[in-house]
Amino acid sequence: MKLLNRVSHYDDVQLQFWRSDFPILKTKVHGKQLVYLDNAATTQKPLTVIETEQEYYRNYNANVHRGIHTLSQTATEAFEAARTKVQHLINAASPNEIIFVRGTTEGVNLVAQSYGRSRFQANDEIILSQMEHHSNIVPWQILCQQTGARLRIIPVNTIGELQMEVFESLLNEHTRLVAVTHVSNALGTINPVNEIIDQAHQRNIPVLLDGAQAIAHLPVDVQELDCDFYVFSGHKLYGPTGVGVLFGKAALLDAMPPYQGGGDMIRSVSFENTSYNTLPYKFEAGTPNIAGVIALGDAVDYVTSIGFEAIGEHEQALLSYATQRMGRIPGLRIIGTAVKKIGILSFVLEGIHPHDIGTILNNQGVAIRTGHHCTMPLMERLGLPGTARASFALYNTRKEVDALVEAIYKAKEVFKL
Ligand code: ALA
Repeated sequence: MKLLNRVSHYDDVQLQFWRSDFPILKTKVHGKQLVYLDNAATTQKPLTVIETEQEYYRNYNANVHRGIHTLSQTATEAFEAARTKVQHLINAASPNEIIFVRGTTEGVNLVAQSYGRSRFQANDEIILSQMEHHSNIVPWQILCQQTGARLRIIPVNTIGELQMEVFESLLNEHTRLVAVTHVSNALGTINPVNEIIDQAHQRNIPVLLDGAQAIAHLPVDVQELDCDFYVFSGHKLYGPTGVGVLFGKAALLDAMPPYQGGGDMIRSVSFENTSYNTLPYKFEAGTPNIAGVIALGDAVDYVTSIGFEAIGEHEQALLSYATQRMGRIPGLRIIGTAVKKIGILSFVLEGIHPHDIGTILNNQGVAIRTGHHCTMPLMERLGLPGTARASFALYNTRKEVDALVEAIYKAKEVFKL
């Protein structure tokens, strides 16, 4: 990784250094300076990540684990080095517990189809929460259709927290798995995952955490958490799209059948019998996203060079500033006011549909996401068709929060509110 600016603690000058690592932040939209507040959908990429991906194609493009020639060896070394970087990022016990997948969605599908399909049967139960992203709902519904298992749902209270007393009552002798999000993408709520894991493990029930929204904002230690599976996407961690990670405890992964068949996941193949490769390759069929994996490794270097303490401190300060400023806008209601949150602010504005807010904000150069955020059951629980959502990353500034607030006033003006 080529670090343009090495920083240790956040202040305004250092924030400008961080910003200068991200070329896209200089972009103008409708003649206005881009204010990018859609980081929960995807983060922007630092130059070092962009260049690392290009360097692979320019200098050592070759397939991995297959060639004895120099380029293939260089690519393989860089690919496996990325695995070790991810291992250290989440403190997995071994690189063999790090499976490269396309993203969070594929990670959940892999666990559902490999772990779940081979074990679950009629009347087994899978516990999810009401705030799950569709990618941590639909794979389990498909599994339920295949096996006769059924879903049980932890409800969410009005401020966007899990009703833990109900969770406890859902655990029973039929429960086979708990799959919950570490952090809500729609509300920003940080869930009490330690407590969830403790309670599930008391009954020997494994737990999968969807880490898509946590990974760029919180330090994650899978050994300390003791979760059984943890999934996340590279593109929400300042890395490329099309690459993600499934962490699984080695003993569980070892006992699971392959998810996809193909090259690299086998030890030997004949028409009569095929034997499978060891971990992690058993779950990595076909040529992987080599450039993406290597660039993800660089993104891991990037965030760890800044440190989650500095990132967390900055984003929390921004969240509280934005919460205060937006809370004073007449007619604006913040959706999701959990005690523990990352930098996500979902809101509705009386008299204006979220899509209209998004369009008017875009005209002011402010990029946010609007709609149901792939959490339709949560929106139904909250009685909303959708929200407008601003989500912060390490490079966002108070000035950008001010621009967001001004743009919201502009929207109210347009709608004569
Ligand atoms: N899951 C992403 C989001 O929340 C796409 O926007």
